[in-house]
Amino acid sequence: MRGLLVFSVLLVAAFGKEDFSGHQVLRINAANEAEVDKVRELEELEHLQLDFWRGPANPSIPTDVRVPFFSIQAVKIFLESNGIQYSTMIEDVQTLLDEEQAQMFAFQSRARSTDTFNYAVYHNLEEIYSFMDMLVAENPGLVSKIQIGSSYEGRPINVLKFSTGGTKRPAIWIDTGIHSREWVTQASGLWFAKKITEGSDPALTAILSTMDIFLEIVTNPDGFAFTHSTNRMWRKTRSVNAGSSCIGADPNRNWDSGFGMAGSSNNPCSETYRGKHANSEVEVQSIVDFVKGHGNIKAFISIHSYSQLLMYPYGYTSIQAAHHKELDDLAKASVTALASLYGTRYQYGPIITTIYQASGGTIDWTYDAGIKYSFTFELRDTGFYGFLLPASQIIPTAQETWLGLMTIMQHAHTHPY
Ligand code: 0X9
Ligand code: ZN
Repeated sequence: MRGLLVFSVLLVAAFGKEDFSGHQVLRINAANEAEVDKVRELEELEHLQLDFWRGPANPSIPTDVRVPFFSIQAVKIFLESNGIQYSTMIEDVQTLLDEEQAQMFAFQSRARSTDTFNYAVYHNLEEIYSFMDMLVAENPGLVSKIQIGSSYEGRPINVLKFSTGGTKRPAIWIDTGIHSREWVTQASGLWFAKKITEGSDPALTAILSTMDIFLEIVTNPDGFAFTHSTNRMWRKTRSVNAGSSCIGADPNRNWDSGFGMAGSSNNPCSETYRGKHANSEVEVQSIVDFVKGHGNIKAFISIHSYSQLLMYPYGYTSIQAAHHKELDDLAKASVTALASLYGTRYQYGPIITTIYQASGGTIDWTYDAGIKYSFTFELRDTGFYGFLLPASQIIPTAQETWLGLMTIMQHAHTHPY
C-alpha cells in the first residue's frame, strides 16, 4: 500500500500530472441504513484509494465515488456480494480531463481587459489574479483588492471589495473555491465580479448604496494551483501534516464550530481531515481574522459544488438554528429565483439534513459568530459530471446562481439587524 503510494508520487514527479485513465465514478444507491454502513466500510479500506465525491450519507442521498482502475473489480465485487445497487456515472475520468484541457488550450488567450476576458472557459490562478488587477484598474471608484493573508505556500489570499463609499458599511461576503477542485465555483466568482461592476441592475445599485460586497474568488490558492499543475481532483489545503506523508486539511472542517465532532476525520490522509486544531489552516484563519476585524458582515455565502443545494446552519448539530424559519423561507425564495432562469432545481434546508453531518464548517462558524444570513450553495450538477462540469455550463451556472444570490443580498439589505 505504502509502496503503491510512493510509486504513484514518483510517477507524478517524473511525468507531471496525475493520470486518471480507467478511473470511474460510481453512484452507489444504498437501500437502507445497513447498506449505508456497508458502504462506509469501503471508506476504511485505504489501499483502495477511493475518492468519495459525495457521501456516504443516508439512503436518500446516493454516494458518488471515484474508483482508481486497480480497485474497480474489488469495489464492484464488494457491492455485488452485499447486494448493493450501483451504476457508472463516469466511464473514464481521464477522458473528461482531456476534453477539459483541450478546451482550455483552444481558448487560451491573454485578455487585455475584463470585457474581452473569456468567462466561458476555466482559468488558472495567474489568469484569475491578473483578471482581479484588471477589474480594479478599470473600476477604481468601485473595486479594490485586499490581501487578507498568505497561503501556506506563500501565495497572496486576495479579496475583491466592491464599495461606493462610507466606512465599515454593513457588508455581504461571498467566497468560492474553498475546495480547490470545484472549478465551476471560481469560474462563477469571476462572472459575479464582472456583473457587480456592470451597474445595470437597479436592485444591485440599491444594495451597493448602503452595503459593501467582499468576494474571495480563490479561497484555497495552493489547492487551486495544484489542481492545475498536478492533480485535478485536489480538494484540501496543501499544508504539511507532522508525522504523516499525506498533505493538507479540509478547509471546510477546520472552523471553530463543533470542531472535531462527528462529520470530520482525524486522519490526515482523509479528504475530510479537520486539521490539527481549529483555524490551523492559514486560509481559514485569514477569513476569521478578516470577519472579526470587520465586525459588520451581515450575510456570508460560501459557494461549493456539486449537488444543487442551498443550505443554512447547522452542519455539526441537528439542533435548529435560532432563525430557522426566516432562513428556510429565504432559501426557498432564493432557489425559486435561481430556477426561474433555466429550470435548475435545488433542494434546500439545514446542512445536516440536506446533505450530511459536517462539523467545523464555514457557515456554522459565521452563524455562531453572529452573521444571521449564513448560507452555502452547492452548484451544478447533480453528479452527471460532478466536479468535472464542462466549461459550456459555466455561464448558465453563474447566471442562475446570481439570481439566488441577489435574493439573499436583497433580503439582507432590506432586513437590517
Ligand atoms: O463536504 C463538504 O464540505 C460539502 N460538500 S462538497 O462536495 N462541496 O465537499 C458539504 C458540506 C456542507 N457545507 C457546505 N457546503 N459548506
Ligand atoms: Zn466543497
